Amino acid sequence: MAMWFLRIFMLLLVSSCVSSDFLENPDFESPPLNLPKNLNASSVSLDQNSTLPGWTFQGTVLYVTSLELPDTGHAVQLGEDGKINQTFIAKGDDLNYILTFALIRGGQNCSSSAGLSVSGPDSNAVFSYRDNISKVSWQSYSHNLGRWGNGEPINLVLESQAIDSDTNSTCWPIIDTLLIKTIGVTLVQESGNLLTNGGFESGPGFLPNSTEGVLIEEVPSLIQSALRQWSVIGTVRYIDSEHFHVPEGKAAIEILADKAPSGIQTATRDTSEGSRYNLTFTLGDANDACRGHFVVGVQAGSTAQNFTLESNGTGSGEKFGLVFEADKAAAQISFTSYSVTMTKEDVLCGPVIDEVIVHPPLGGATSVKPTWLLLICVFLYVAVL
Ligand SMILES: *[C@@H]1O[C@H](CO)[C@@H](O)[C@H](O)[C@H]1NC(C)=O
Ligand SMILES: *[C@@H]1O[C@H](CO)[C@@H](O)[C@H](O)[C@H]1NC(C)=O
Ligand SMILES: *[C@@H]1O[C@H](CO)[C@@H](O)[C@H](O)[C@H]1NC(C)=O
Ligand SMILES: *[C@@H]1O[C@H](CO)[C@@H](O)[C@H](O)[C@H]1NC(C)=O
Ligand SMILES: *[C@@H]1O[C@H](CO)[C@@H](O)[C@H](O)[C@H]1NC(C)=O
Ligand SMILES: *[C@@H]1O[C@H](CO)[C@@H](O)[C@H](O)[C@H]1NC(C)=O
Ligand SMILES: *[C@@H]1O[C@H](CO)[C@@H](O)[C@H](O)[C@H]1NC(C)=O
Ligand SMILES: *[C@@H]1O[C@H](CO)[C@@H](O)[C@H](O)[C@H]1NC(C)=O
Ligand SMILES: *[C@@H]1O[C@H](CO)[C@@H](O)[C@H](O)[C@H]1NC(C)=O
Ligand SMILES: *[C@@H]1O[C@H](CO)[C@@H](O)[C@H](O)[C@H]1NC(C)=O
Ligand SMILES: [Ca+2]
Repeated sequence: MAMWFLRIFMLLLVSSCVSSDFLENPDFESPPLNLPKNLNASSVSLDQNSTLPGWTFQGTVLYVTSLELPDTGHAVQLGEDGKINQTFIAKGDDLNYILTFALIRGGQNCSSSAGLSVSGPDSNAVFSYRDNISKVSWQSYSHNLGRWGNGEPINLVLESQAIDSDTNSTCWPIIDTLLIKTIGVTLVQESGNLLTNGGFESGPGFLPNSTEGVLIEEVPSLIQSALRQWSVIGTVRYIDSEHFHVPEGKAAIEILADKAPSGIQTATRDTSEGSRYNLTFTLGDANDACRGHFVVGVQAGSTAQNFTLESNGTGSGEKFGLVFEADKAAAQISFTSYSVTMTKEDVLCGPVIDEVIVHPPLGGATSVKPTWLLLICVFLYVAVL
């Protein structure tokens, strides 16, 4: 009975994280009004007389029609000094607003790719289309717009950033299908795991038609990361169980190491200095035809060890463990991939990490403290009775 209640309560907490519609015309399927008469072209430059429903624009902004898009075929290209923005209102207290969007290659014969700057009121990140990272000609990226209180306006700004003076041979970014997901600032803390989000269930939303996961780029801070409670070095792919082999739950991380190692890092809560802990995790492959010899370096406190897996690329997973002594109350835990692996189709891929658990101290000297959630549940359970 108590377990049943706990489950329902957790479900309620988790379901409060489901995405809802915040943006108007997030997929640009509502066409601009007063378009210049040039309907034949696959892209039309918006002028002062045009309006794009839901959005304000400045600079060179084109309305693009193409078959190689994630939805029914309309998107926006930000040309020279091109900028679009939309303000939405935060709903609910203490939520993180996490954006996922599709970035599409802006042309074929360009010598340089312009960046796409994505900003919230106090956050900013620059993205650029990268080759060999997806099987299709678009990629999903994510950005954490931060934590906002009920009713606060959040102005989302997307802007092109040229890196080259020869703007004629620049590929300008095309964007489509924006999705905002909210995640409670206070995450469910499982008793029996001294890590938060060790199963990677709290992360960016997946675009409806995407089969390629969501890319999370370098973010040094746990708080600013779209992958809650984990910082990212290099690039990782957030993968969903509908399209990939995920060892546990609905999501996991695939580490994509390019030239330099990539990885993820977090910190434990409530470890005591000098106590020994057992860290366990699952290392596997995403069933994305990623064959190779995976080498993953695991660092826990001051203990470091490399783990290897021969991958067939057919969705394997193996549990590993590492015993470490905590060097402080918040011991650092990191996973770094040293393998540069590509599929036969030249798409970057790598090892999958999931089910990261730091178990209560070995020897059992200190008993596990019940988490606040358990306390609330017990309280509510008693109240219901
Ligand atoms: C419009 O498209 C048709 C068929 O693709 C083509 O024959 C015609 O020349 C185009 N007109 C202009 C103005 O581009
Ligand atoms: C905008 O509309 C006005 C009035 O119809 C017209 O005179 C003007 O040339 C238009 N501007 C552009 C850039 O098309
Ligand atoms: C998914 O793609 C199909 C065809 O490309 C399109 O008809 C559909 O509207 C898309 N769904 C969403 C939610 O964008
Ligand atoms: C875009 O930003 C400007 C301020 O920079 C603001 O006045 C305008 O309302 C914003 N547009 C939308 C659609 O929110
Ligand atoms: C790109 O370059 C190739 C070969 O140089 C050429 O055949 C093709 O027409 C070009 N495409 C565009 C869109 O300019
Ligand atoms: C990227 O993919 C293309 C073809 O898809 C291939 O020609 C190229 O060598 C790949 N680049 C790298 C760095 O592997
Ligand atoms: C860029 O293209 C425009 C028109 O296509 C042309 O007039 C201009 O000279 C070009 N600029 C450069 C630097 O090539
Ligand atoms: C750590 O946990 C794993 C998996 O539960 C177990 O196989 C291993 O024996 C544990 N190590 C220690 C030292 O308890
Ligand atoms: C793990 O492997 C990497 C790459 O081969 C190496 O640089 C690193 O020193 C190794 N770490 C340990 C703890 O053996
Ligand atoms: C790899 O594939 C072969 C043949 O498809 C299979 O026999 C073998 O068990 C696989 N190994 C792993 C680790 O999945
Ligand atoms: Ca998981």
